[in-house]
Amino acid sequence: MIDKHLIEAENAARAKDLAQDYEALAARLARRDVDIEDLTARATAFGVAVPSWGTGTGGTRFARFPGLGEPRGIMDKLDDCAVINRLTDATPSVSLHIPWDKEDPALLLEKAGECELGFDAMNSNTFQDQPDQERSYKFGSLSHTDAATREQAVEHNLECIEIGRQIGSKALTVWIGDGSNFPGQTSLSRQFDRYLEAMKQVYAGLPDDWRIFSEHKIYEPAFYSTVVQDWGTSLMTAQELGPKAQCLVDLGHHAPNVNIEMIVARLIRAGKLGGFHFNDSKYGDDDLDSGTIEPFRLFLVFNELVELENTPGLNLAHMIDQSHNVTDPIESLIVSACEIQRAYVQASLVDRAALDGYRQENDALMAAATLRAAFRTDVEPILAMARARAGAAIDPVAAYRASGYRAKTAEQRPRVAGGGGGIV
Ligand code: LRH
Ligand code: MN
Ligand code: MN
Repeated sequence: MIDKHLIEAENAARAKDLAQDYEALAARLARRDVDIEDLTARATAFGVAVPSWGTGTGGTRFARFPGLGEPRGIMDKLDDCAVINRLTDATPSVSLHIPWDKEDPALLLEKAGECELGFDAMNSNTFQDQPDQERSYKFGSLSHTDAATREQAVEHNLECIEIGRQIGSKALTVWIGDGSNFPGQTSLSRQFDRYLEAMKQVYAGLPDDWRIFSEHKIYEPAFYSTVVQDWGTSLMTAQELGPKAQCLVDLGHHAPNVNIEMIVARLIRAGKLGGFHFNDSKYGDDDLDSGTIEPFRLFLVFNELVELENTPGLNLAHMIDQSHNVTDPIESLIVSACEIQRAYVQASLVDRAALDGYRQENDALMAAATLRAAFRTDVEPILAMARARAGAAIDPVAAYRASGYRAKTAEQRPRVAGGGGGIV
């Protein structure tokens, strides 16, 4: 995998500069009455799950251009996830997608143990037909007009729970592509009724200490209407199902210009925010690397999370959901995890007492300036120090490139041919 000595050697070359940068930042923060060690401890404690499916090169509906050393299956994916965590110390768990990652749970557990990884939420897949599948999801799954198709989709979700139960996962994320492509094609209300009915059956199969996350998305693959199209429908679903049901916010699943941080605040208020799929977006569900397009928006989401972090019962599943078409997926996931952690640390240094005061006085200019002061602070020395102390890399991408890991996997894993339409 990644040799410990290589990380040590890479870090040794950067340790002196980091110590100086850290000290300088500590002094700057001290002038603002902030103890840098508190922030470093928060950075250390922060973790975000890697999506197993993000370790392979993604594609668009036009084409997929695989890279070298593409993972052959879930075992290779877990190896890649271990590399990401070893270098960043920020990604202690993996989110699996079934049936893409279907494997004997005992083997999954054993491999995860070797890789020092845990499992975050399971993801079901009723948006594709599998070769051995009896009924097609072409016209829907959990909301299909045909009862037997709905039952098949329910069974699949129950199977995901069962696999997850055996590997220590505690949640199931349900995203369906169900909807319609033509006005009149479906009854908007009855389709939702069918969906809720099916979800109730899945909910009934949840172990006591599990949660179910409803993930909304405005459109695609359905282009006229989508059953769970926004956070309103997602919230209705979670409320109707019961206390173990919550909403998952994928940052790319909204209409353009939607104020996502407001949705976050509202869902927390309702006790229904369960977790995130982090990514970035310019136009739609682009699944771009976190923090590459709108880092300020990511910061504002974390600003809400930090402001409300002491809300009783708040227990968020932080996960990444990205598709890497033109980069080495490991590098993209490394950078993304660091960017998410950066937004968290920046949000953690917002002067909340000052902000409250400005809000109270309706001093909009200074309130905004207070957020900007935090957002503009370069917290890289904090992130790097947290990594160094944990035995991870001060510069994870440089260490990864120095390791030659991708070239090694290319020797072991056969070349994958490119081709037409990719997946999500
Ligand atoms: C749907 C989605 C959902 C799926 C994943 C592959 O667009 O965001 O989370 O499980 O992509
Ligand atoms: Mn998602
Ligand atoms: Mn998506």
